[in-house]
Amino acid sequence: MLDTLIPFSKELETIDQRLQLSGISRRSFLVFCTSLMVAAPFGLALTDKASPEAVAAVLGKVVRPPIIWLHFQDCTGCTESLLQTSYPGFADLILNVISLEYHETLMAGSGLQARQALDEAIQKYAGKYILVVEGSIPTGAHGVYMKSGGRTAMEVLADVGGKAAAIIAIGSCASWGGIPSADPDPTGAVGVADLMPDHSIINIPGCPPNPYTMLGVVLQYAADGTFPETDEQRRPKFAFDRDIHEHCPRRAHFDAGNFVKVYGDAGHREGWCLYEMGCKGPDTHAGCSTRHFNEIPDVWPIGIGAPCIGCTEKAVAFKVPMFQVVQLHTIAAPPTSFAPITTTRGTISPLATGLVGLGVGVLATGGYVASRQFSKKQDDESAPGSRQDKGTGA
Ligand code: FSX
Ligand code: SF4
Ligand code: F3S
Repeated sequence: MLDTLIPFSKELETIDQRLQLSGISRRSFLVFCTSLMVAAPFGLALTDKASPEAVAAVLGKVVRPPIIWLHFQDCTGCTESLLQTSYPGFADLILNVISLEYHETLMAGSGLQARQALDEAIQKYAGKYILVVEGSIPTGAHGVYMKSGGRTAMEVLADVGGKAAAIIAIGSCASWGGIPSADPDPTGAVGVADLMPDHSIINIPGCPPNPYTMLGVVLQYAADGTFPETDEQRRPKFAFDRDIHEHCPRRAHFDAGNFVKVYGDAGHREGWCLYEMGCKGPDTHAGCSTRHFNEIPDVWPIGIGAPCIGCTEKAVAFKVPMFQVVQLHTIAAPPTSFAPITTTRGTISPLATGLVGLGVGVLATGGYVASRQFSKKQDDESAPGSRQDKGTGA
């Protein structure tokens, strides 16, 4: 797609105008809108649009939002995750859907040139740009652990964040400290909201986060100036309203008591549940199981046989030991026993039997078969080695 790119214009165009200038087809844009609808359902402003055409009609009129992207203490995994999107490809994304004015990893300039680019972008779009922050901010020893152009990370954030219309803290580091804040937290790493609690900030945690979540948030903000509804940790509910365990493809194995005991054992090879390996899925709100990374099926931790470490949860990842089994307090545990089917059979007159014969016959047969199955299940589960017998508490 790089050959379809055109240079920046002086003014921000709408997405439609930009796509036309770039020669990107309407069909490609519709595919993009479809993937956004599936992967990152927008907030209220756009979710009531039922078709890709309707979403495209709304998005096409959106003026490409200017973005300034700062890095602090991070591994650049958030940027890498965004780089792997294929609809839109990253080149299309930065030059046609959003207007990326400053990004230290991607820009060619450095030193004084980079600083000038930052100052110019801030001046030109003061009060209008969205600041994306990647990485945590070191506060220990007066911020001496990270300086850029003679300013501490705290000073840079206060300056650039203070003039932003809104801030997106991308990744767990920017949301609340992430890896750098893990014990013993030598730099005093904190998230953006810890330093600017009253600013308009939305957190998109994950290590790395899902890039479509960010795209959905940015485009809704550009469309109507609002962020999607958030939870108490400032996370957009559309992406963080359910826990992994609720929609995990291995859930049937959890319910059946089939647990991996050791990496590489028969259960692991069969795709059994990773709960006993320390999977934090029951305590982790995220959409990974339905929005895989790099748009490749099964590319997410549990999909490749690794337990979820709870990377989207402030109190879990890098805080709770990797192999520690979580308590099941956020979900309803599956039943540990089934109600016995011991229906007392009464007598039915021949006439009544004749009137409802066929329907009742079908139901009775179904009920009998079901009761046989439940009885068998009960027998199985009280057998030695069954799930109840193991006392997992699950
Ligand atoms: Fe890395 Fe980003 Fe983790 Fe942090 O993502 S993927 S350490 S959340 O800031 O670069
Ligand atoms: Fe999936 Fe983990 Fe829950 Fe098992 S414990 S069903 S692997 S989320
Ligand atoms: Fe993170 Fe768990 Fe998803 S580790 S990427 S929240 S499966």
